[in-house]
Amino acid sequence: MFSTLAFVGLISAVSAHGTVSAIVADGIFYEGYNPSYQYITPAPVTVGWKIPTDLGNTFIPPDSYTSSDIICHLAATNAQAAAPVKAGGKVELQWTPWPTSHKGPVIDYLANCNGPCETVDKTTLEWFKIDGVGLLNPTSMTDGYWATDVLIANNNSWTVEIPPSIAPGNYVLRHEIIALHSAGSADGAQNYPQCVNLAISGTGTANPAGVLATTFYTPTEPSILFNLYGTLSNYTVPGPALYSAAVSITQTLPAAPTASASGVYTQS
Ligand SMILES: *[C@@H]1O[C@H](CO)[C@@H](O)[C@H](O)[C@H]1NC(C)=O
Ligand SMILES: *[C@@H]1O[C@H](CO)[C@@H](O)[C@H](O)[C@H]1NC(C)=O
Ligand SMILES: [Cu+2]
Repeated sequence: MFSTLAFVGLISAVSAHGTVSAIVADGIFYEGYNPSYQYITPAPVTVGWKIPTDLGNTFIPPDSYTSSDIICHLAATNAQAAAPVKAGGKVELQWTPWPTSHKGPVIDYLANCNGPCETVDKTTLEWFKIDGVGLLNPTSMTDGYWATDVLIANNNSWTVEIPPSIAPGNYVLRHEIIALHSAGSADGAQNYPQCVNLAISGTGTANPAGVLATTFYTPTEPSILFNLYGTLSNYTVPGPALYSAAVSITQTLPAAPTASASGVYTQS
């Protein structure tokens, strides 16, 4: 155990990026995935998709936008648990402390697994965007006031509302930060996608059309090859159009979770 913890300490010392360490779904706390879990026997079962090869706590660069790594991060494999949440309910994503320099948009997508997300082939998932926030004020703060600044101000967390209209089922939530601090150079943007399994209940009937994650972004589009340090004016959040019934919410400091949960849950 000591050696595992020492190794985790080493990982955080050499990197300044981040992962989703936990989520809170309808008030209940669930642990995210940490690459150190591969050294624990038995490995913890989490709602966060597994990224054991991400020991360097790294990002996905634009030259990997057509690779399966862009779907749920580096060589990600299916989470083996799901967090129940109601359509219309809220999911809070808790990040490890996000570096203030890593400014950029925060984006959320859902994909229906049409069956258990524990075994779905990630390359078949078709995603629709439910949230996307980018540049909020080009002249406030050094290099603008961005979604990531809001995330940091809310204790490194971001809350997303599950659209009330969608049909119940097992979905993967793909939550992503794109850090733009090096994006003025080719292949310099840094994508941090993180996936969690949700078992969504409700009475909605909508099945929004989605697209493959490998078609979301291109390396040279204006919102990816982007100079953060110039005179900022406008920024279009990249990726497909927002789902028409997506619900935009105001980010606030989240309330403490009402309970902690663990274990496998799948919507039948
Ligand atoms: C901030 O988030 C951490 C977990 O990331 C939590 O332990 C802490 O209680 C939170 N603080 C506040 C003020 O909500
Ligand atoms: C800003 O707006 C201009 C003019 O519409 C457009 O050409 C450019 O791509 C936009 N930049 C971003 C990053 O959205
Ligand atoms: Cu970084």
